[in-house]
Amino acid sequence: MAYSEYKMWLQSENAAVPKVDSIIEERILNHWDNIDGSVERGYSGKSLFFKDGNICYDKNRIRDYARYLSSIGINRVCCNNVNVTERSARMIADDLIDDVAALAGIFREFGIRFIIAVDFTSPRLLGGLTTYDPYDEHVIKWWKAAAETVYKHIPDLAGFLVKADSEFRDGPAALGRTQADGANVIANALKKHGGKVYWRCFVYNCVQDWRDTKTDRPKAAYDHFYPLDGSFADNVILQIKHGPSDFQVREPNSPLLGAMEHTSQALEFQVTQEYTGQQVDLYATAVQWQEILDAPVSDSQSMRDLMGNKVKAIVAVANTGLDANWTGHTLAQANLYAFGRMASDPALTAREVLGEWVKLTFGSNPAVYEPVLDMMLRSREVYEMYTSHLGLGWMVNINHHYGPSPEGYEFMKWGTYHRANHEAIGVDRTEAGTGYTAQYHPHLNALYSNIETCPEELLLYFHRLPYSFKLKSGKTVLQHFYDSHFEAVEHVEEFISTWDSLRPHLPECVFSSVADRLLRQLSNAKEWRDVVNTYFYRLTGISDGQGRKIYD
Ligand code: GCW
Repeated sequence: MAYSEYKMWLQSENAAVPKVDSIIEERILNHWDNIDGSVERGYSGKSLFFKDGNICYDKNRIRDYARYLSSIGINRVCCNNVNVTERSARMIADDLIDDVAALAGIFREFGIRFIIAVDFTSPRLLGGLTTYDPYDEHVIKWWKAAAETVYKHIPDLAGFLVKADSEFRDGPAALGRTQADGANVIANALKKHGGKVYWRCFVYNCVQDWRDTKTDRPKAAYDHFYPLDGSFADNVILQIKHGPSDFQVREPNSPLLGAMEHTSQALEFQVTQEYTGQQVDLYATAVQWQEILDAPVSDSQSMRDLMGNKVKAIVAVANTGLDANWTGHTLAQANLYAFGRMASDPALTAREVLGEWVKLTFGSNPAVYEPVLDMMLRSREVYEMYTSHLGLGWMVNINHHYGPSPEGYEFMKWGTYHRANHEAIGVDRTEAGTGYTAQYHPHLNALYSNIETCPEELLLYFHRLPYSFKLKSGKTVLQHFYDSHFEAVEHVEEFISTWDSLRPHLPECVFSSVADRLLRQLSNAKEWRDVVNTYFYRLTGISDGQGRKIYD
């Protein structure tokens, strides 16, 4: 729907844009869809929006999608990947802008404003300038002209999303400028149109030498952005991942969240299950989000306390694609639903939102509702038991991030090390080590730094410990690893028998597609069990206290 038509329609009786009364003003879905039709970290088929270098979609399907997103509270959508390619950079240029505007028009009907991911080097890439330096007057003019063009076509565009100085993408730092210099040049161009810049804080050294024990990747976002508080234009929103690493199964909250007094911030989650089972393994993200919201960010505040105060926007990376059931794993639909609901009302619990989804999807027969909800609520813990240990993370196969590889990232350039040897594992991130904990407020720093008070599930995120270290359960770290892996497989087996028992109550296609994924999850959990247990057995030479099978 064209913007002028929309404005008239809004005043008419037919307008049915749901009004969500939320403390979170912007509830944003980011798609990592590429213009060739592939989806970065996508596990649900090809892109809903793009094909072969063009914008290409099924209009009815996009209308269904937009209607659904607005019904769960989403009010902003970005369709193109933050890793902008030469072709997708042209979404703000003359040749693609008409098609982008038509797509934005469909979302507009449902009260959703569009965001476009842009390349920071666009003045050079698209404009033929010799530089993209934010202080160069031609660059400043170029962004202004680009904003004029885009807003002529999409007058209610929410703004531009930018990933710069990150994972081989150029940004202001490459020219000796700050992140604020970079964000502001675009923000100034968008300002008169009412647009914002969503500037991602995923800036870190991705060419680290594993021998370097001083550089510590989790420190990067805070180190880059905190000193710039107060120097961002007021229409810049810093988009900050919930944890300081990268959407791992278990991380503390990012110390950057809430730290800045004069800068707007957005909390970023992942609905797509990159490190959390890739929509093959069952993983209810809502459970993790509830934990994140409950966890502290400062001495006096939890993440939840920041919502609607310092943090007025929530973003998540979408998990949808052209698969008939939208999300690959049918039960992963609940993760998108939960994101919309929790973004609209962060006070909702995982049990509440997942319960809503199960009832809406399968009805309220307790014989179905209760076991399905129970499986979903347990799914995060079970997945963590076989993939991640006491906050370690990263033991995945490189690049695609599925399946176990205990040293996959150990000697890589990405800054992701557990540094296991035959006696100990983990990184000391206290002030005696890398100093990461000093980015937190004093009491939180003390809490994490002290082995006695550090939450056990994060022990190896903050500390380097011998395998013989005794946990509160009385087990050693090593025995905890072994037990978790053996028990996780049993839990997945229980999921399978629970699901099997529901067969009479479910449509056959839903039953069988989930049953098939659960079987794949079981073989994944077994692979993790055997690879990780063998890895630690070989390192330590210590057998399982219960004499279960560990391969040599
Ligand atoms: O976790 C990493 C992913 C990349 C992604 C990047 C980011 C879009 O592996 O695929 O790139 O995060 O958040 O920018």
